[in-house]
Amino acid sequence: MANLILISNRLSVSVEKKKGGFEFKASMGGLATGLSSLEHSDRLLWIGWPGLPADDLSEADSRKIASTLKKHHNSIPVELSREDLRTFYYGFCNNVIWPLFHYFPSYATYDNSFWESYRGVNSIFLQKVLEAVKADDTIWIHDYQLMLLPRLIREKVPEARIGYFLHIPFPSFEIFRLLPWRNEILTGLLGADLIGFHAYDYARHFVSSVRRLLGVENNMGYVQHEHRLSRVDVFPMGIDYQKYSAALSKPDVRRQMAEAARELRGFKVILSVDRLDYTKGIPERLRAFELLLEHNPKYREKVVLLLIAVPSRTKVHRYRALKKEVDELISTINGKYGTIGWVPIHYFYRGFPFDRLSAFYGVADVLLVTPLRDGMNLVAKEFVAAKKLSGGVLILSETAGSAREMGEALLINPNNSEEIAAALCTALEMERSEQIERNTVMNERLSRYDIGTWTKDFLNKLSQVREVQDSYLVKKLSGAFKDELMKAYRKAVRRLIILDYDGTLVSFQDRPRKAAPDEELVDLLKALSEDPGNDVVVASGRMRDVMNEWFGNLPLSLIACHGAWLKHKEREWQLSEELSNQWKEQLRPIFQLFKDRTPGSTVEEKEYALAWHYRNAEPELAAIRASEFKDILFSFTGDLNLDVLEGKSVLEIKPVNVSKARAVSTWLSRDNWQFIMAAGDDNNDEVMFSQLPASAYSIKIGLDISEARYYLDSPKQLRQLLNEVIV
Ligand code: GDG
Repeated sequence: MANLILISNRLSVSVEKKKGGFEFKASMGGLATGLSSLEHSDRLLWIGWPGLPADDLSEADSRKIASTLKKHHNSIPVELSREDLRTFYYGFCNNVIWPLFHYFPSYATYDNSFWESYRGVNSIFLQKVLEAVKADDTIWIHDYQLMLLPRLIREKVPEARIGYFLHIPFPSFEIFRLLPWRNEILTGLLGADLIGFHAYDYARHFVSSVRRLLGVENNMGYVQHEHRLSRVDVFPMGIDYQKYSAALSKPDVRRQMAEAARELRGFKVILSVDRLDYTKGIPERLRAFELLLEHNPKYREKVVLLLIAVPSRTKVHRYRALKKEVDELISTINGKYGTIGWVPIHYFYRGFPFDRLSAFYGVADVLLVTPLRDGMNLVAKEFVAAKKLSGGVLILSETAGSAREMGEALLINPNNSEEIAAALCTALEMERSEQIERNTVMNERLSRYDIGTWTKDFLNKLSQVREVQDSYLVKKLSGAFKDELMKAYRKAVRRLIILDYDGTLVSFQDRPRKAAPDEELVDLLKALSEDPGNDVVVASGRMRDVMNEWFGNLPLSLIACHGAWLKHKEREWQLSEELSNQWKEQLRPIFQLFKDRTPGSTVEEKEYALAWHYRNAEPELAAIRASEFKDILFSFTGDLNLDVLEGKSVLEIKPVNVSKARAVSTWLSRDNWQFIMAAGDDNNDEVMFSQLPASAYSIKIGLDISEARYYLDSPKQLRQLLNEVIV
């Protein structure tokens, strides 16, 4: 049976040393619960660190732990040393990625030894995966500790089905670009078939970084990198809705609620629950509570703030400093406003069991969630589910991922203490009916897209991506397809070979002139065209003089200016038909204007065309300008009998009767060809492909949706093929 292999830094079960042995505690986190609810025929296998440094364990202990984990928890432990934890976990994960991805760039320490350790630990995970994975398994990698793993697995098991989910925000390009190892992280992630994020903004930031740093465009969420397609999509993680919505009916929870209510003696309760982390905005929250008391004396001795801060990363200086700051703020506020019968802030620096936490949700009138940044924030969802229809107001930071789905909460800017204080007033005064109304809408959403649905949604999308990739794979010109082409070539007496130039025979360059043919290509075209059975046509958008300079000495046929000019072997150039250039006067100023408004872009004037190239412009600005420009150009095309061509990073306008497809058609009827092959890489070549006879070998260069029958990855592969046919 196939496995669903789940890989995360920590296993879903923690191992602790106890007198005389080890204790295995299953941490039934959201993910573990969600996966257990899967109607999945596959078996679940977890790979992760079990929570004890390998140095603390004898070999016999390690074996014993591995065997118990395998037998009772379907888990495979990854062994990490204390040094790994220092440099990989505390170093790279928590001192570089965590602050940077949460928009605290000044907290990040770019230490090369941390990076080396991150690479090393990702490779340790790889070894464990390789030991466990079978051909039809599905691999699902979680979170920021393992961003290199998708690619590492892909390199070793090219056919693996790999999903990746990031639980924290993916920051905007301006932040992400600061990372010295940014390209490695992106290519690491792109090893996955599906890359999931909590929120649309994170996915947007990711594809924008991919575009700017790797120069790879995204097409409807598909990114093509190194000849593979990866899908980027949004899956806002849900909670175990059943569990939380039923929590307040549990007898044990009701008992603890009654106890807590007795202690709180009718005070209005504002609750706050998070790990003590600088991303959570705890000091800002405390200042807002202080403002509430300062400006609204009526709430004094009427409200309490229950602040639960779960200890986290306590060995790290920054976290200890935060604790000190929080401790001091609390004692200042309690000292300033507290009275004999009233302590404004009840502070718990600890975690609680589920029932007790639920009891806190039960007695709270307001949940105050004000992270400065948070990937999702499940506490907000859990509170709303637990309160269900019994009222309770959620105040939620607009910079938490969950804010996108919880628009009925009171959304605040976490840096604006005045705004938070005002939201607290609104929440404390809100009519019960309004509270219920808001919570009802949110509950409907939470119950629909719960953790089970989230998991299924992700895994279904992962299968779909594979189907899309497979539909491309059929066309790859290799193996039997290639053998067939070779046979047909050999058998034929008259052959027509039509080759586009830029992007097909040579790769794109930052300056068009740099893409001149190299010696190897000239030799190849010479050999190909000197075969008396071959008619080789190089069909390009380039101008006649450039084509002459590059290919004038070869026995080739040429198509220049997208079909305006034709040259049959040794004969002279011929204009395809009478063409007018009057339209240029009208359009040239617009081309100039777009050039000036888009730094890095250039205008090329051809005999019968105008082209605006934006390959070297800032990609996002260029994308906006290109769509504006297209709109304007389309408004001229009808009246002036012009056509807009969209190439790769170029917009071109030319008379409608100039076309590569038309030009090619004149060659098609010239002879009784027994073998036709045509290769091209962009939109202009698609029309040409579509008019070829069904038996022709049409080849798209680069993986893309196409009219062609086959594709090859790159100009290099096409050249290899041509070299093989002339042998
Ligand atoms: C990442 C992202 C994203 C908290 N205190 C207690 C307790 N908890 C439970 C909550 C909740 C979980 O811990 C915390 O979930 P968050 O979503 O707030 O954050 P993390 O899991 O730390 O971190 C985050 C998440 O991944 C999921 O993708 O939302 O943005 O940073 O379930 O209930 N549970 C118990 N006692 C406590 O005192 N029992």
